[in-house]
Amino acid sequence: MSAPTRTKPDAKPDRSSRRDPATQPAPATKADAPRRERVFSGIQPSGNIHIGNYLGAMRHFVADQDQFDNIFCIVDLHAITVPQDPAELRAATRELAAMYFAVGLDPERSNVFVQSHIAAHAELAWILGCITTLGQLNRMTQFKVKAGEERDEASAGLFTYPVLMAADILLYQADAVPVGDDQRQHVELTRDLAERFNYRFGETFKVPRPLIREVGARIMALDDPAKKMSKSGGEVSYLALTDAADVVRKKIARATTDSERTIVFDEKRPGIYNLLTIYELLGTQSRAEIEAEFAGKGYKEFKAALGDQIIAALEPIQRRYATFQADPAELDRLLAAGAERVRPIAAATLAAAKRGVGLA
Ligand code: ATP
Ligand code: LTN
Repeated sequence: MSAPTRTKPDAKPDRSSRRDPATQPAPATKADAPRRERVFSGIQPSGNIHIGNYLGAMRHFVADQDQFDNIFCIVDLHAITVPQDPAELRAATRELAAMYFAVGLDPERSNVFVQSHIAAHAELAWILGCITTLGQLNRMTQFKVKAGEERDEASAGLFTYPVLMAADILLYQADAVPVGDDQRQHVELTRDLAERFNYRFGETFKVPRPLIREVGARIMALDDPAKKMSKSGGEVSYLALTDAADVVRKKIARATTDSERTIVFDEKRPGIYNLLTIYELLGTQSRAEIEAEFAGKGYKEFKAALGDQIIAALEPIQRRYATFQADPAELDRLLAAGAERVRPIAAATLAAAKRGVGLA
């Protein structure tokens, strides 16, 4: 017998017309307010939150806060798919919470919480794992990159990581998932699993769409513009949001460019293109204005200007970050409040999924 393949959205069984509390909108804050679309996204507490995370993801979470019903997760269960020192993981979880708020998420408008505080994530991941095929997981490029040559040494958790991510998203009936380009394939898998589940067991999950911006969705490593900037890259490959001014200047001065001289946006010159993109996204000038500003100037001048701009952008973030970091009790309180607000949504979806499968 062959496994059911991807289903057509219109091919729904009779049971799908059943109305289920989990698919109903969460209570709006104001009684009659129209339902806003819901976004869900997650970041791993694996330290070194970098400017790629900021430009590809976090900055959009903040900018769109008023437009959406917002849920942002610190995905600690994902972090342990690779070895973590327990004390460092605990510290990185608070650091990421502090950074979420420092970049501008307002705890009144955005729910920020820790994944492991809501057990439904792990429980739904198991159920979804049972409708995911090995073939689907074998196609995931992030696993191939992260496992590298030593595939047999990678954890089973790293392999099934995308299933847990699907559970995160589907539990909250999210409409959209703002992420960087590297997560596109995982959101596609999430959509496939939602459609498959709904087809087999009745309408249970909203099928979410990825929200990936064109510019900034893929910031490259400073020392190797062929690779994406990553937390797990070497010290000189990423710019951490907590880097001090002298460190920023040093890393930018060392960043890989090329032997040409012009400072123009040319995707075929990935090193300088990446630096120009960072400059563009942190400033207010258009590409044409930036090219005009640096016409006839050298890399050294451009890099000095870029360093200044990054330092200026990071300064207020670092100030707020220090304030949050100085008050861990307040951070814990905000995280607990975030979890309590979203817990009922997760519980309702999980209950519906279990009923659908025949577990309850
Ligand atoms: P690692 O590469 O070490 O696994 P990471 O830097 O990719 O970690 P994540 O927690 O996996 O960090 O990603 C958080 C968010 O940042 C995701 O939405 C991801 O798509 C985005 N992101 C990560 N790296 C980049 C990048 N280089 N450019 C743009 N967005 C990025
Ligand atoms: N896999 C993502 C982190 C992540 C996530 C999510 C993103 C876990 N769960 C749910 C969006 C929605 C990453 O590695 N960046």
